[in-house]
Amino acid sequence: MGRVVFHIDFDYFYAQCEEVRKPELKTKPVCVCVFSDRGADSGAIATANYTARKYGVKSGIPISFAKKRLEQRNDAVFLPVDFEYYSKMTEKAMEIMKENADIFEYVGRDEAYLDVTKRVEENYEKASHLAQQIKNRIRAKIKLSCSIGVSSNKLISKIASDYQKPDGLTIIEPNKIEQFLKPLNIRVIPGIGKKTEQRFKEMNLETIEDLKKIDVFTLNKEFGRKNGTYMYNAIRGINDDPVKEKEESIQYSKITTLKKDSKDHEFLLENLQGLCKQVHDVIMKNNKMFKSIGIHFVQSDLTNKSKSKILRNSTNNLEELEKNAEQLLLDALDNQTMTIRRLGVKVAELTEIKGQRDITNYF
Ligand code: DGT
Ligand code: CA
Ligand code: CA
Repeated sequence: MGRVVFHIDFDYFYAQCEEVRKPELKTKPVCVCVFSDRGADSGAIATANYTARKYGVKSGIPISFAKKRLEQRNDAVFLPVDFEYYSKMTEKAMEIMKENADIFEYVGRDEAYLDVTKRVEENYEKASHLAQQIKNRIRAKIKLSCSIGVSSNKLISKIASDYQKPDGLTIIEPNKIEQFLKPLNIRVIPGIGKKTEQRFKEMNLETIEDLKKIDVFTLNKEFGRKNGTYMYNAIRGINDDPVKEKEESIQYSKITTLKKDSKDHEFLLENLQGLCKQVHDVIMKNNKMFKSIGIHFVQSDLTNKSKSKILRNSTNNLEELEKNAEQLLLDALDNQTMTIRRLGVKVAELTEIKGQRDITNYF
């Protein structure tokens, strides 16, 4: 049976989230920065909006480079990352996507796969309509734009969602896959990185069409059987990975900025209890059990520390959460010299409490 799979990826995610809460940023180059603790402009760019990208700013480059590249734009804006806010946007985005899927797979903070085979009855016209509806719903509810790739498998949909960014919708019907892939650079294949690209370049192979000249035996010899076969199939658009619900990648967390920076155990434990209670409320509301518990804190110099543990059995018990979180915090505070500014608790490896499955509840 043919499948219909969407890959949805939000455009310039962190920077777009910033534009949502400050619409006046939209006309300016916006860079979201991870400032390091060495002060001034040390640190890297997490992402930038498309206006800033025109000047060569992209994820991973030093903030100082970005400032240089944007020298002639005195309206350029450099903002610090606000993970808590982006996570909230992620939650909302995932909720909307989940409502529109038969099977939903969370991939990362701004992307997901949706298997919609049943609801569109394997029909690409209906799929196109649904994809447009999802884009409209996301736009209406959270004011974000995303790009969607639609095809019969995860691999092609992933490549397609990146094909016309931002605000793209690229639909590749099964009989168009070959034609679509042919002219693309081999780098579009997930797993083919800089190194592999270089190796093929030395053999004068740059596009997927070029790479098709290599037989599977040669690829296996060069890259090992697993990777060789994957590549051989991928450039032919063959990929059978199912879209899988992945509860374990979802986690519930609460983080708070403390009233004062402190390393006083009593003060910290008191705050921790409050956080445990909040996380536990969400767990109960969503009929979940958890198997992994973690604590996390940000020190006064903005560096992070975290600790987590896996329980023997899944639970939804508040006392067990509190007891373990306390132990983790005390372990982490051993020899603590710096004061703590923000404190967080998370639970992960979630399972549904049996018999009460409610798939519309994401968070
Ligand atoms: P896009 O999808 O090309 O329009 O742009 P983004 O920014 O959404 O890129 P994507 O999907 O690769 O990454 C999603 C978010 O993850 C992005 O908004 C910020 C974060 N991120 C990506 N690359 C980096 C990085 O190199 N460092 C840090 N700190 N964060 C990153
Ligand atoms: Ca993205
Ligand atoms: Ca992404």
